Amino acid sequence: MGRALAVIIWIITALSVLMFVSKKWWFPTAISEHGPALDRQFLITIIVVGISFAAAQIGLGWMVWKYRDTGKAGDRGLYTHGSNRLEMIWTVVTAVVFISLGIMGQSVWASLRLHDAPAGSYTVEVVAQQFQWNFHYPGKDNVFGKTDPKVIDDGSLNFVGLDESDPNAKDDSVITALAIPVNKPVELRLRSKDVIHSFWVPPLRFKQDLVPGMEIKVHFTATKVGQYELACAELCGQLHFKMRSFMLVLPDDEMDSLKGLPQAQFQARIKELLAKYPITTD
Ligand SMILES: [Cu+2]
Repeated sequence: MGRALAVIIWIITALSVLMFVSKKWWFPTAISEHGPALDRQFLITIIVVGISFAAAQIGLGWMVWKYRDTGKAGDRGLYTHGSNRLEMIWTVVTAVVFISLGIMGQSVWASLRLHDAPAGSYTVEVVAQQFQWNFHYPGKDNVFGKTDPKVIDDGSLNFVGLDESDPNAKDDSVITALAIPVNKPVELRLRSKDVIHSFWVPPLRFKQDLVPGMEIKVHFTATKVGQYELACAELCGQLHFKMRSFMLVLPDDEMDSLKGLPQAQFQARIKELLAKYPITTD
């Protein structure tokens, strides 16, 4: 029985490692400037963790095999305090490995979140709510109209509380899909009206929480034209599963064609573009 258990442990270990090595279930291709660096970091982490996992499981199987019940009379278990020295060693080694991985990975993370977006970035305000994404575009003047929580009115479709009396709000558009230019830095200003949501576009390699009461600024550059699924990655309520939208990465001319369109035409044009670009899934 002991031997069978050891073999089962080794088989499960081999299958688990194989699942990653085969790359059958892997990320979709990255479509952002920072994507390759992030993927590289992920690969280093998974290799380090994979080696530790395999070593620990092989060791576990070996222990199960070696110290199995052989049925011999007088074959009794031993009580041991363990080894403080060994415990110290594996704790320190684990700490060093994980802290090093964290330090290696932080530069990409920090460059997108802690540094300001490059000047001239295309800026969109993202306002999440149960269970919908709202994207607020500043229009031709590149200035966001004033928003005020007091005038938020979902009934009249003023989801972000745009103050129509502000002249800067006249050319603004608010829609439920995200359209951004290709190969240009994009800044998102993320806000939430109710609970924590999470902006996630897997091919973009970008995931960021939206927290009520905070405006979180992030930036990235998308490098491939197309349409991509955008999901809420935070369990935000009963209809969380419905909270999906789409991100359009558009060439310059199509991006220009959107500029300065009044809200109704802007929405119609986005609808056309959503129909034009198939959703990229690989
Ligand atoms: Cu959500």
